[in-house]
Amino acid sequence: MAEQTLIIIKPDAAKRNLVGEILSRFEKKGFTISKIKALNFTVEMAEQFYSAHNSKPFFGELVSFITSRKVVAAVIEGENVIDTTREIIGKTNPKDAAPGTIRGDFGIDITENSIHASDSSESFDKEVNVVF
Ligand code: 3AN
Repeated sequence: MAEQTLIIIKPDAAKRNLVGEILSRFEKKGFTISKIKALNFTVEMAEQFYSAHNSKPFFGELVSFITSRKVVAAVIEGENVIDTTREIIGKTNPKDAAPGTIRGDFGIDITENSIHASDSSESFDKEVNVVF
């Protein structure tokens, strides 16, 4: 089976109708969208999804932002899709993200940074079970 990753188009980007624009970047790279849905994260889902960050000072902000309105989650597949997706989305802080990356082009700040993507196959396994 092809490698898979999970992306979440976060509230700031979904609100600005950037879903099609963001998804098209993955399709143009030759990746396939194998699952997709719009959903509202519950607080319980968010706490599970971001459990690696639960001792960080920004954890509360992370949970309240991801639960604030509808997001779009997708499973994307293809060769080396985890690492390539991290390149497509850009650095965590949009201020540091290169132009042409999703966060570089659309991110507002380090919380409202438009997109999440799994950083490893272990993260993908955990995240996909929370969302799908
Ligand atoms: P990434 O999303 O690039 O994998 P992580 O895993 O370090 O980054 O952080 C998860 C999320 O937590 C980020 N997408 C960002 O929204 C938020 N975050 C990370 N660092 C900070 C910080 N210093 N202040 C506020 N929010 C942060």
